[in-house]
Amino acid sequence: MNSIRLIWGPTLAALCCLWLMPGTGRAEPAEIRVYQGQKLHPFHRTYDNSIRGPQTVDAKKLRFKIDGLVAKPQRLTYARLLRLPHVRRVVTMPCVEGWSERLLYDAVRLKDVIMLAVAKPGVKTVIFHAADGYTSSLTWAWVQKHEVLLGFRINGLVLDKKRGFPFQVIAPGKLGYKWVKWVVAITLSDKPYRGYWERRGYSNEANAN
Ligand SMILES: Nc1nc2c(c(=O)[nH]1)N[C@H]1C(S)=C(S)[C@@H](COP(=O)(O)O)O[C@H]1N2
Ligand SMILES: [Mo]
Repeated sequence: MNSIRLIWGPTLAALCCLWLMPGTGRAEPAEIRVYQGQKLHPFHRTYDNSIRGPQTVDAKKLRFKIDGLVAKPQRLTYARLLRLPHVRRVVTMPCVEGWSERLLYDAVRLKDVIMLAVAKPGVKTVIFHAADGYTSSLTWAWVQKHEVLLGFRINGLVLDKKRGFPFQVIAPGKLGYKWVKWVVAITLSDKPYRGYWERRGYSNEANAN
């Protein structure tokens, strides 16, 4: 009897210590899987249809560029961009391949980001440049009328090298190939622009239905 007590005491104490120890799974916030009654797709997945696979962007070195038809070209740090007002939205992204994903995004508004650079008159197109060389665009008119976002968290977790860190374009109503991941620069232009998939025959409008 005594020997059982001798083993149980320390074992229980050790288990309690492990549970309370910082860094044993408690540092990472838990992923949000249901939001306001809506079931979300998971953050982590094996599927990847991007042109060059995961990209590693260094947050400390990031200088997010805004150039082209702007009065004040910008080179913004990640911290500066995250100081803009945050919005939280559940959005479904439809890919032309026939699948779609509903996720919870924390984001800044594209309009607020562009405001920092002050768009000049005559802008027709917003071009997004990504770390993998991928590009796409949206018309200025469409961006004015809709809530386009730059997402930095999905389901409560900061984007990673698979999900598009530092930012993914969120363009509700547009097909997935407009939802540029690993965005590191924006150019405002007075000309139309065709991005990676658009040049390969996909619609530049890319309306979801
Ligand atoms: N930088 C970059 N962004 C990209 C792509 C890409 O290859 N590179 N693929 C696009 C396509 S075709 C789709 S369907 C979506 C997929 O986004 P998801 O990984 O968030 O599902 O990313 C879009 N954004
Ligand atoms: Mo896609």
